[in-house]
Amino acid sequence: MINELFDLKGKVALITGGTHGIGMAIGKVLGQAGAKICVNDRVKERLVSCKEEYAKAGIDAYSLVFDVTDEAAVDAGVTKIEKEVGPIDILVNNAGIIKRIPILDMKISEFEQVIDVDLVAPLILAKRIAPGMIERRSGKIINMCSMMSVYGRNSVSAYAAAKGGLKLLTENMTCEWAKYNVQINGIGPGYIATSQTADIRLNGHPFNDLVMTRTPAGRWGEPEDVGNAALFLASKASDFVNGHILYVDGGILANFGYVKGENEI
Ligand code: NAP
Ligand code: GCO
Repeated sequence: MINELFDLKGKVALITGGTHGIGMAIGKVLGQAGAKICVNDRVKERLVSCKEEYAKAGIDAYSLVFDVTDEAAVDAGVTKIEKEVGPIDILVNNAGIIKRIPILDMKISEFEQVIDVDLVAPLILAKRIAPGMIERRSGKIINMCSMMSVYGRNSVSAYAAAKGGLKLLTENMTCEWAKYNVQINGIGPGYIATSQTADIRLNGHPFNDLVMTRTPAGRWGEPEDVGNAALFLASKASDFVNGHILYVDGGILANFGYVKGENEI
C-alpha cells in the first residue's frame, strides 16, 4: 500500500540535463521506482557515459541530444521520445547554468543566456509536454528552482532573476493546469556538491566556510538528497501538492545566521 504511493511503473519521465549531477540522482531514484527514464544533453559523448552509469544502478536510460533552449530541437526530441518510449508523464526541468559575474561586469548577452536556459527553457519544455498531460488528465512537472528563487547574493544576478522567475512560473502553471490533475511544483536545492558548485566548494575556497556555517545541517547536500524529494513530487503521494517549492537546503532558509564566539551568541 505504502509502496504503491511511490510506484512509478508504467510512467515515462524526462529529466533534462539528467546525464550527471542532480539530474542523474533524480533519474536514478525515479528509475528505481519503476519509471522509464529519458535524459538529454547537449554533448553526444556524455550520453554514452551516462548510460553506463545508469546501467550500474540497473536502469536502462533512453538518452538523446538536444539543447533545451532550441524550441525546434525540443519539439523533435520530445516527438522522438513519444514515438520510441511513450507519452511523457513526468517532466523534470533540471537543466541549468550559472554565471558568477558582478552586475556591472556582466554583458547583456551573458545575462540573457542564463535566462534562456534557466527560465525560458522550462517554459519551452512545459508548453510542448503539458498539452498531452492535460488531455490525459494526469501529469507531474518539477521545475528546478533554488534558494536564489527567494534570496539574492553578490555575483549571481542572472541566475537569481531566472530562478525567482521560475518559482513564479511554477505558481502560474499551477493556476492554469492544476484543474486538469497536473501537479506543477518546484524543488529549491540548497548548496549541493555537484560540478555546478565545484569552483566555490573545493581547494579551500572561502565560500565553503560560509556554506558550512550557514547550513544548520552542517554539510553540503548530496544530489541524492534532491533526488529523494523529486520522488515525492513525481509520485501519487503528492497528488494534492500544487505550486509548492520544496526547499532541500539543510535548513539554510530557516537560518539568519549566528555570531560564532565563546557562547555562540
Ligand atoms: P550541473 O552538474 O552543472 O548539471 C547541469 C545539467 O544541465 C548538465 O547535464 C548540463 O549539460 C545541462 N544543461 C545545461 N545547459 C543545457 C542546455 N542548454 N541544454 C541541455 N542541457 C543543458 O548542475 P547541477 O548542480 O546538477 O544542477 C542541476 C539543476 O539544479 C540546475 O538547474 C541548477 O541550477 C539547480 N541547482 C543546483 C544547485 C547546486 O548547489 N548544485 C543548487 C540549487 C539549484 P552539460 O553537461 O552539457 O553542461
Ligand atoms: C552560488 C551557487 C548557488 C547554488 C544554488 C543555491 O553561487 O551561490 O552556485 O546559486 O547553485 O542554486 O540554491
